[in-house]
Amino acid sequence: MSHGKNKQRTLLRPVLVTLVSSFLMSGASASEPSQPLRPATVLYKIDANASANDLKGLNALLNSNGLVSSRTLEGSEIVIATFEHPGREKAVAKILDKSGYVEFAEPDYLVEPTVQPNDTFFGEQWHHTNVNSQQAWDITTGTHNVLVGVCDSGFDVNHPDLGPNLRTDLAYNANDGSNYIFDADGHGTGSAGTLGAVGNNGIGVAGANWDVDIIPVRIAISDQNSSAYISTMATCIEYAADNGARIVNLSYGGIEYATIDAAAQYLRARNGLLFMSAGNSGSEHGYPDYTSFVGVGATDRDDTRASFSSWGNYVDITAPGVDIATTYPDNRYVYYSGTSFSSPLTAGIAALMVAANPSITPDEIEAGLFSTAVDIGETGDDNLYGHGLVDAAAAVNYAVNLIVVRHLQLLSPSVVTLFHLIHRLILTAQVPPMQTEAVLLLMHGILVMVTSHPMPCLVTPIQKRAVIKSP
Ligand SMILES: [Ca+2]
Ligand SMILES: [Ca+2]
Ligand SMILES: [Ca+2]
Repeated sequence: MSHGKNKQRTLLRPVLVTLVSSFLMSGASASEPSQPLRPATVLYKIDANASANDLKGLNALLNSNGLVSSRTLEGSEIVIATFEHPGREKAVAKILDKSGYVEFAEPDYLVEPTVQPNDTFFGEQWHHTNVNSQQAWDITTGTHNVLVGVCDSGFDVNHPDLGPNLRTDLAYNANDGSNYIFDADGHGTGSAGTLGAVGNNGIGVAGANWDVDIIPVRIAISDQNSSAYISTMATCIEYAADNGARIVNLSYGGIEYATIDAAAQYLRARNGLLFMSAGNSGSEHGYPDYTSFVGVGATDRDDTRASFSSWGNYVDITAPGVDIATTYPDNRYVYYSGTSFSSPLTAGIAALMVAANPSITPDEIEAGLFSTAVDIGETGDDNLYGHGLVDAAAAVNYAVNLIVVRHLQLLSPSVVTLFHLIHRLILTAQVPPMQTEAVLLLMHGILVMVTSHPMPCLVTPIQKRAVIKSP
């Protein structure tokens, strides 16, 4: 089964040393403005009160600094000017700025995505680069309003980089019916961390979601044996569905069984979507391609199939699964390899889609993930990679655009852009989704006086704060 073959190695001391030194270096460069910029380019805007004489003076100044070309952005009247001598961008900008002819002048800086988490091992998490997590995090870093079920070997509820995202009040042991979820294996703490380790908290790693509500469900048969019966997996999926999970991750073998399909159908009928690891046999399988859930294969740093990643028609999508830095019991971190980590990464991206658009349906999540995945391997949907490599940024944008389509079909492109901006601000401010919907409706009403907004969005139930199971 995929679970048993996951390879792990702990983050060793030399790694820590390397990280500390590179961290200090980046800290130093942050105070020194050595930000990359477009060579020989300066941006400026002519002062609104500039006289004809001023314009003459400005032209003389530009020419004396080696102006090559300029073009103007019509709406904002920002001028993008290029000059003969690269390396003088800041100097030229300063000269223009002090001339009195312009409102401002500055180099054309190259800027990273705004969301750069400060987690110690973030630099080790290559997978976030390959799936464009940071661009997705510009839109949302997740929210505690999204419930995600994780069925696994158990969880270290005291891990400082995971505990805050675990709904221990919903903890459940699907094997014996208790609330005992101790992680004897580490696998569950690792898969849950891949999906939702606390991001930007200055320690450890960042999950696909920085904030999320994980329903922790243990399915292992004992502390000594982390294997699980498929009936226990089905029990977990059903428990998560009954508690309102929008996404469920199951990083175990068993993707071929009809019992999983039936449980996934139950979940899907309750607005949830299951993600499952494709397996680590490293060979092809003729398993059925169930349409009730998403089967996830593993890629490596080069975006090619990981050697252990099983394949067949049943693989729907792929995600990084080699040396995934994640949480490990007892306040430790680990590199795990296996489709067991590709699946929660993809499930986590799906949870980001829900955070960005709470009214998104399982069909829409699936369509969004599949249509925005980067096509790798043979052209189109193939047996090695399914629809391709998951793209967090494109998927989250897909989810946001569904809102825009629903609410703004009749509006002009500039209003749609405004809407994107407002929506992003609301998400950044962590306003609960109910209020987001309300504001969107209000905007809709003001702007177009149409009330075709799907009203059920307004009564999206707040997640249940349910019942603590007694042991
Ligand atoms: Ca962290
Ligand atoms: Ca499938
Ligand atoms: Ca392909």
